[in-house]
Amino acid sequence: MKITHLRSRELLDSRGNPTLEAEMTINNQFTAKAIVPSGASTGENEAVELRDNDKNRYLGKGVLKAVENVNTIIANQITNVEVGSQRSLDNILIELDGTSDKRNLGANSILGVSMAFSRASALCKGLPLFKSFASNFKPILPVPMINIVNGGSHANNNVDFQEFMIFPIGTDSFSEAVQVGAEVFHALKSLLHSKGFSTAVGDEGGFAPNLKSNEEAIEIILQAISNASYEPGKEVFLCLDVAASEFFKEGMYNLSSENKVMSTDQMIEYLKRLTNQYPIISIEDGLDQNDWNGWTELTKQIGSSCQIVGDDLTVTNKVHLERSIQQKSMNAVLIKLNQIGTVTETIHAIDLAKKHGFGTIISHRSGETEDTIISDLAVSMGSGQIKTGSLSRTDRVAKYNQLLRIEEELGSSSIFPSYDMLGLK
Ligand code: 2PG
Ligand code: MG
Repeated sequence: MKITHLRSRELLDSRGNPTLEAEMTINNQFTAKAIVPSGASTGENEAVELRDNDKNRYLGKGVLKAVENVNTIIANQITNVEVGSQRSLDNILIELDGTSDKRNLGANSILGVSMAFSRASALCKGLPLFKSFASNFKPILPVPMINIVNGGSHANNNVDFQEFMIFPIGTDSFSEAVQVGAEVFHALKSLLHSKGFSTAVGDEGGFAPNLKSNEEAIEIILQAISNASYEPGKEVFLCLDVAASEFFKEGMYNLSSENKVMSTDQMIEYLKRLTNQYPIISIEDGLDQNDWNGWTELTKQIGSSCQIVGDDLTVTNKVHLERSIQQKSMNAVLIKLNQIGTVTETIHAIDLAKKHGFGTIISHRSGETEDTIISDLAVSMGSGQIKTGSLSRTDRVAKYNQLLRIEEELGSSSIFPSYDMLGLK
C-alpha cells in the first residue's frame, strides 16, 4: 500500500472547539478521512493534544500547528512510501515524533493520520472497517453503557459524579439494548419534567438536572427504568463514571453536593455502600489517578461483584496498564484512542488487558464528532462493551447508528454478550 496523498484541516468538535481531520489516499485510489476527538476531564498522563495557544483564535484552542505538522512533516515522511501495515505506519509516526507522550507533533496530528490509514487501508483490502483491526474476527457487538445523567465537569449542575449510565445487559441484542435505552431516556425526560427539573442535556447528551446529590441521581434513574416498564437489576443495570480525579483535592475526596470530605478509605466505604444498595455493575475512576494503593483496596473490596474500570489511571497506556495488572488495581479498562495517540498502541492496550482477563470498554471523548471509528473498533476487537454517550445529540447517536448497521450486516451470526461472557456477576 502506497500512501499517495495526505492532507489535514481544522474542523469543529461537538463543543464548538477546533479539532483535526486527516484525509489520506492509498494507491491513488482509496481515500478516507478521520476526525480526532477531545476530552475535558483528561488524565495527567494522556498523550499531548497540540493546541495553538493563540488567544486571537478560538480562545487559544486552534489546531493549525497540528494541521501544519500533518501537511508538512508527516506528509513529507510518508507520502509515496510503501506501508505494509497499520503497525509499520504507526511506528514511523512514533519515531518521527520521538517523545513518549507525542508532544512534538501532537497526539492529535498523529492519531488523525493513524485513523485515516485504518479506513483507507481497509478500503484497499476490501474489508469492512469493523473487520479490519483484529487478526481473528468474532462477530461480537458491544453492550452499550448509555449515559443518561451528566454531572462533574461535563455539566453545569451540582452533581459530583461525571456520568450515570444505564447498561441494558439483560437484553438479547444490541438493537434491543438501544431500544430499551431510548425508552428509559424518554421516561427519564418525562420524570424530570414532571418534577420541575431541567431537561437540558450536557456534553454527552445525557440530562444535566440540578439534583441535590449523587444518590438522588441514582434514585431518579431507577424510577425512570421502572416507569419504562423494565426492572433495574434484571434487564438494566447502572454504571458510574465517578471521575474522582476531578474532585480529589489535597489528599481528600470533596463531594460538594453531599457536603462530604472523605479519605480514601471513606470513599471506598461510600462506593461499597452504593454498590450494595443499588444495581451498580461498573464503577469507572472511583478514585484519583494517583491513588494507586486506594485502587488496589477498592478492587479487593468490591471487585468481585462490580467492574472496576481504570480511565485516568491507565490512559490506554501499556506502562500504566501493566502497573495496574501487577498491583491488581482494577479489573477492566477504558480505551480511548486519543489518550495514547495511535491505533496500533490502542490495539496493544486492548490485547494486553484481555490477556489478563480484564474487561475492555471502547470509549468516546466528551468532545466528539461525526466520526464513528470507535464503533468499528469495538466490534473488530470484540471488546464486549462500549461507552459512547447518550441517545441524543448526533455526535453520540452516530456511534449507535453505526453499530446498528453493523449488527444488520452481521445478521444472525452476531453475538450480544451476556453477564457471564463479560465476566460480570
Ligand atoms: C471520560 C470521558 C468520556 P472526557 O471521563 O470517561 O466520557 O470524558 O472525554 O471528558 O475525559
Ligand atoms: Mg472517565
